[in-house]
Amino acid sequence: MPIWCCAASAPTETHVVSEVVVIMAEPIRVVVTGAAGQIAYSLLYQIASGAVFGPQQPVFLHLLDIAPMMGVLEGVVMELADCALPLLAGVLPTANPEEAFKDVAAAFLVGAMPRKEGMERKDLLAANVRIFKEQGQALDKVARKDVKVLVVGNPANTNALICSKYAPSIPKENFTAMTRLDQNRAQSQLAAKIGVPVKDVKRVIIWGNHSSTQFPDASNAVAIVGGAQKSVSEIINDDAYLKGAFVTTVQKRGAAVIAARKMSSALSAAKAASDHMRDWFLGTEDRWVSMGVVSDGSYGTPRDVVYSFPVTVTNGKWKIVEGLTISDFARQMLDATGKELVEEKQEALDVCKD
Ligand code: NAX
Repeated sequence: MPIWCCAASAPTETHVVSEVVVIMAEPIRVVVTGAAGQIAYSLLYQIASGAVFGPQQPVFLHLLDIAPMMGVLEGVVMELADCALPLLAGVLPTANPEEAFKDVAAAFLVGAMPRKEGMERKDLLAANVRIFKEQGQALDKVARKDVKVLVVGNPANTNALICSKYAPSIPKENFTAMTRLDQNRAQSQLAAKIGVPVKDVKRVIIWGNHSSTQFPDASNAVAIVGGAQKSVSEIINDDAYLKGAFVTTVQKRGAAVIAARKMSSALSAAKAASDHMRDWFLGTEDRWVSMGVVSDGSYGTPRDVVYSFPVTVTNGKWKIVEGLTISDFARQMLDATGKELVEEKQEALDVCKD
């Protein structure tokens, strides 16, 4: 399939906008897998419009999907062209992972079989883990060694682990799984409960797996009410809600969206993927964000599974927030989701042996 607009190797351009001189950086290559699917349909515009890598960073998009989807993908490529986006240096649609991952600086691994109504995530594992083994091998061979990989396709945490395992030449810190949608959902639930804008709720944490065992934790969360920052626990003053309905609403939000839409979350998933990659590239300052990262055993979690922790990001490197107090209730929740991840890891390794 053709590449349109081969500006990826073009020299750095200088544009004069009124009195301000804007230096346009060299384009970076960014791959999105599952590019003909519904999450990608929202995500591609966000990447190509500058919402992820910044308004001065041109991007060359590599779009990977399976061979039967190449016709649909052609339509997506046409639409990207029709957006006339100044930061979009070029597009490469392909069904070949090694072509798709060549020289990429960022990888959004979205492509997988989506969960259907009534389907448990575990049912998906065997089908999807093989995809991530193959993609790990291709990344290892042809991607930049500093590529930042975000796995969205479910089971996201275990897929990220498998991908990293099959890409040994890329640091394991460069493989992450998306729990940002869960964080955004949790933040939004708390903001609605308190009656403040979502931007005024901070430090909500998602621990563990992107599954129904995840632990949305409001115990460190703060909110700005009447100009003053206060603890969310104090403002809401309802322990039963924070340990009960709040947790289950966030855990089951994906299923609720499927029940209503008959399709899984896409608009919000694309927004969360953009948030995750933007914060990883551009930094968080003192904001905490939740990311699935290879566990070093912090907070008594199992090592060497991709576990969601609160992190901050500086200069492209994430760091787990340290020193938080874990209550007895939180301990049980952290352990339960960790146990599921250990089981998933074993199942995935068994599948990869075949
Ligand atoms: P769609 O079915 O709309 O799109 C998936 C696309 O992936 C399809 O075009 C398919 O052809 C393609 N694909 C399948 N195998 C591939 C392969 N080997 N290489 C490249 N492309 C391949 O699903 P969509 O709604 O976009 O969801 C994608 C994934 O995101 C699913 O696994 C879904 O479960 C997962 N999600 C993860 C979330 C998270 O927070 N981590 C939330 C949203 C979503 O449920």
